[in-house]
Amino acid sequence: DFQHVLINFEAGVLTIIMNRPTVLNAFNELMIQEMTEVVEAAAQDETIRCVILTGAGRAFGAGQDLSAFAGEPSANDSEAAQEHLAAYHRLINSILQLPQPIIAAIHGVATGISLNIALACDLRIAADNARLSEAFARIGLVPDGGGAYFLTRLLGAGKALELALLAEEISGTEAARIGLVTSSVPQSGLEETVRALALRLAHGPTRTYGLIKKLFQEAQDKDLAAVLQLEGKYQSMAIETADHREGVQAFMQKRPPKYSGK
Ligand code: T3D
Repeated sequence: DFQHVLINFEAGVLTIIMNRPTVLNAFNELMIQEMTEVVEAAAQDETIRCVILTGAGRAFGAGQDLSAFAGEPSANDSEAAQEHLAAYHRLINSILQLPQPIIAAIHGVATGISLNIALACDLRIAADNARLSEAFARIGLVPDGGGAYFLTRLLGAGKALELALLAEEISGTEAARIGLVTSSVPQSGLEETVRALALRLAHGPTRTYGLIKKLFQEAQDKDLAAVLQLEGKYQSMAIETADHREGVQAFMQKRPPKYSGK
């Protein structure tokens, strides 16, 4: 049982709900820890074929809980800050290493570290009226939680720096236009859209999805020769999957494939 995270498992889809709605799901240490625990456990559970990350109440998340930052700096702060950041890093890494696809469903505010955690997910669907911002500079901080990494890769260096320096809110519609999120939909249709996408992925070749994720992550900093080698490695693993055999058989038999995720 968790204090700040709700989970729901249905039809192969695990929904993780950040649950501190009175502070718009701002992160405290316990919520970081509980989310990491849930994501790390999901990675080991083959019955989970897709994960959704969302927020309770009227927001996805308002970033770090700033009440923890309100005191005067003290001699211990630097060490405490490093530990605190390490907890975020573990969460980000657990999301990146999750073998199953993970979708962030973004409504209301998604700011600071909450937005960057959404950027670590594989797909992001936003309500068209969502309010996304790299708010860090507004409180004199640099983007952390992998912001510089994710933003530059998704948007290119120029747009990424613009969002980080100006720290302004953009709508879900604008976020979809610039490629910060996969797509935007009216808020009333967000839940249904994300559920349909999650179910589609949950019926897909889960092991292959995991291999695709690894291949694309590892390809980020490689040249073509190295990527060609990497894809050979992952393709030979994909060829071994039951779902690859099923996909080919289904094609030959002119029927829809029935993937087991194995
Ligand atoms: O190293 C690390 O720790 C990682 C670093 C991370 C840094 C960041 O994440 S930078 C971003 C930090 N977040 C912010 O700067 C956002 C602060 N919040 C706001 O600016 C506004 O709340 C919003 C623009 C997000 C939403 O405005 P609005 O008017 O819709 O709602 P509100 O009334 O301001 O907020 C509702 C309640 O949530 C309110 O509490 P109250 O007055 O009802 O008791 C508000 O104080 C609380 N809340 C919102 N955000 C936070 C928060 N409480 C603590 N920390 C928050 N981040």
